[in-house]
Amino acid sequence: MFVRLRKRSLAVLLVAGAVPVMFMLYFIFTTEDVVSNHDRILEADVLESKIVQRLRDTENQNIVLRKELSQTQNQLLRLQMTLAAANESTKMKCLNAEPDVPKCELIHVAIVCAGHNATRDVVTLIKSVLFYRRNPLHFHFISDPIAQLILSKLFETWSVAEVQYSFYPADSIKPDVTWIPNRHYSGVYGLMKLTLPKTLPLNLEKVIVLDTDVTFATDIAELWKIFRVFKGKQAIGLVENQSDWYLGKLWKNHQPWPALGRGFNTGVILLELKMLRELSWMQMWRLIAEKELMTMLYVSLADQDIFNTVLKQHPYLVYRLPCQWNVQLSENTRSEQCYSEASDLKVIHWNSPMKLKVKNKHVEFFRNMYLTFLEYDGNLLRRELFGCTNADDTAHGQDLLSELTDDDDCYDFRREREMTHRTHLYYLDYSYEPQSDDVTLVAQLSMDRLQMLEMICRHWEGPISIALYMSDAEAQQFLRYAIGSETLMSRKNIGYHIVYREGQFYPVNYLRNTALQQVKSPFVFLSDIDFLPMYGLYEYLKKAASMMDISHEKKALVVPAFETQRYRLEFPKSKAELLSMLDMGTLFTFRYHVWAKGHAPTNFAKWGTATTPYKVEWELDFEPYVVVRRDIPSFDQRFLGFGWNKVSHIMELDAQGFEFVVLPNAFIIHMPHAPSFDIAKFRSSSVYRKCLKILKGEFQRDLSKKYGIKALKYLSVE
Ligand SMILES: *[C@@H]1O[C@H](CO)[C@@H](O)[C@H](O)[C@H]1NC(C)=O
Ligand SMILES: *[C@@H]1O[C@H](CO)[C@@H](O)[C@H](O)[C@H]1NC(C)=O
Ligand SMILES: CC(=O)N[C@H]1CO[C@H](CO)[C@@H](O)[C@@H]1O
Repeated sequence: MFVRLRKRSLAVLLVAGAVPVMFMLYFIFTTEDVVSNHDRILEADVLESKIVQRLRDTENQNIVLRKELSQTQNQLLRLQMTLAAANESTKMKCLNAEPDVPKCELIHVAIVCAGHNATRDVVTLIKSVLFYRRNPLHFHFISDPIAQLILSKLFETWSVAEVQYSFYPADSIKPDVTWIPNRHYSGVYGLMKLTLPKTLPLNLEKVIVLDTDVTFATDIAELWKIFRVFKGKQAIGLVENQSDWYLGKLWKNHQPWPALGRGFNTGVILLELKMLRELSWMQMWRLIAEKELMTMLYVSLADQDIFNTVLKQHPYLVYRLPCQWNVQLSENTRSEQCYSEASDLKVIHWNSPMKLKVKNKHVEFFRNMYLTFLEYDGNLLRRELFGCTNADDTAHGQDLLSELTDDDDCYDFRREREMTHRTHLYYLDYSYEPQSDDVTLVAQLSMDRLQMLEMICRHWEGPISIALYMSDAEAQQFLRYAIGSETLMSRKNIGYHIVYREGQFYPVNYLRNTALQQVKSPFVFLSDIDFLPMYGLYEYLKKAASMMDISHEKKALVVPAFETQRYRLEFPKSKAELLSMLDMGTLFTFRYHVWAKGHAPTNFAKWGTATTPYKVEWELDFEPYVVVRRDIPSFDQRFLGFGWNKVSHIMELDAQGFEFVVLPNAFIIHMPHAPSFDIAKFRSSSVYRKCLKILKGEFQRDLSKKYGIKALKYLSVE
């Protein structure tokens, strides 16, 4: 009851003006931070000037965005707290205005979603729905395999309470609609909405159908309860088309499909599935469409043309929804006549190719609202409480946490290890078929290393699987950055997997595992974002992997690692050039000064003269960059942030009997950067170091349990 009050009032307040206020903050530029950041970059004064400029722009935008976002979220929190403090009398008032939808009634929503780009839109829509909702929800997705992969991982890792989801493969629906000639950009997918009474489970009686380009400004239960006022054979709730399209006067000889008056827009539909099935809906629309197509030849607006023509013949089917439930921002629209106050509107439909640039007297308000959800921290939407949450759902996580005690030095680590990071796979278009000897470069990064991506692309033309650790707002920054980069946009063989930020440590091994799991090629090169591969490394590694037969033999091919302290490095074009730079002191073996142990077993002296691959022995703390087959053990996620995250993995490869073979003509070079936050923490915190020791011990014990006697050596060496 209390929760309801809070959310109800919040929604009202937000719509009534809080959002515009919050978002005025969006464009405030805080010069102080930006200047200090410039200094940091200028000090470096190094990378090619274009990259520096881009990096600087991105970083500046980032700082501003981060600030804005935290201000927004603070403001939201403050609002929520203020409302939570509201007194009894207000509570009573809200009780009286309680909606007709019973507290725990499940609301069903169907969305057609196909391809990489649509999954990004759908997340924004879902965030807006979750923000205002008070009921359990069930999302029904009509999806292609790409969207299903992305959305199932997303929901699984998001774990929002009281949200269920199902998928219906678009491929099996296609035969029902591919016969219709269609000129709409949504392609065959838009038409699939027509098949919902057949596609959705027979026991499902009603559903709200949404396009991916709508944003909610209110509780979806208010829309759901409109089903109750349907009368007679009313089975389809729709808002009128707010443009003049179906009036047929847009241009000379403009001939739209037949429609009732202005026609209806199908961006938001209430479907009474049970009634439609009783009326043999599938046959009904098919016959009408076939007949109409004899003269119209094709549909221009996909499903919408057919819905409209059916309704013209069977007007009793339609229930006219108030226009605020689908405020259409396409050009030529009368949407402004629909509502007098911005606070009246319920759903905004971005059905214009201009999207955020549309002309409308409230466009700023709409834009701010859209941006709010675009950049809203999705993790916050998990914590909504409902009286109807199943006790079992929450118990699990609680148990794990209650076993942890505060006086454990590793409390913070262990707690964060139990965290599931919300993950959006393939954030951008991806399309690549690996070859039989293919090698994928695997790496992970956070926003501060974004500029390395383009550089790596210039050195590695093969496939890349990369995990990006970002906030929701940073992901938007990344998207803009990527779209603006010719180098990145010209590549379709890079899988970008966003892992949303949460907690205080960088979950390095979760990131690595996420990128590793998405690899499609037989082999992987486990690298790091700060390394530039030698030119031609991709081709060389493919050959080496087949020649050394690593798909059958347990071998890890070591790519020797070097480093430079110089930003303006003339990148060596050959091993000979690299060796002379080593002599001259422009290059060093990796971590030569601070942690030589990590790479000493590579035996750089031998490498200098080697012309054939040579085997080396594993030693404690060895952490080479290796090429291995894809199905190696995953990285141990107990190691967060800095320290032992890779050493532990190499140790496990050794325990499994992998041989380490150094490649004589391969190398990578580490480029300089400011120390990461986690390294700084490691250096300054004794608790951190103490805990790392404990975790190492636990890992080694686990290893000897798993691999028996031969793993005892890992115990004794400490
Ligand atoms: C609490 O209720 C009283 C009247 O019942 C009202 O005058 C007062 O403004 C309310 N306070 C808040 C913070 O809403
Ligand atoms: C997806 O979005 C990107 C960036 O806006 C665009 O370049 C690309 O063409 C879109 N892909 C598809 C298949 O629509
Ligand atoms: C907005 C809508 O529901 N449908 C169509 C109405 O007309 C415009 C053209 O003016 C189309 O672009 C819309 O898709």
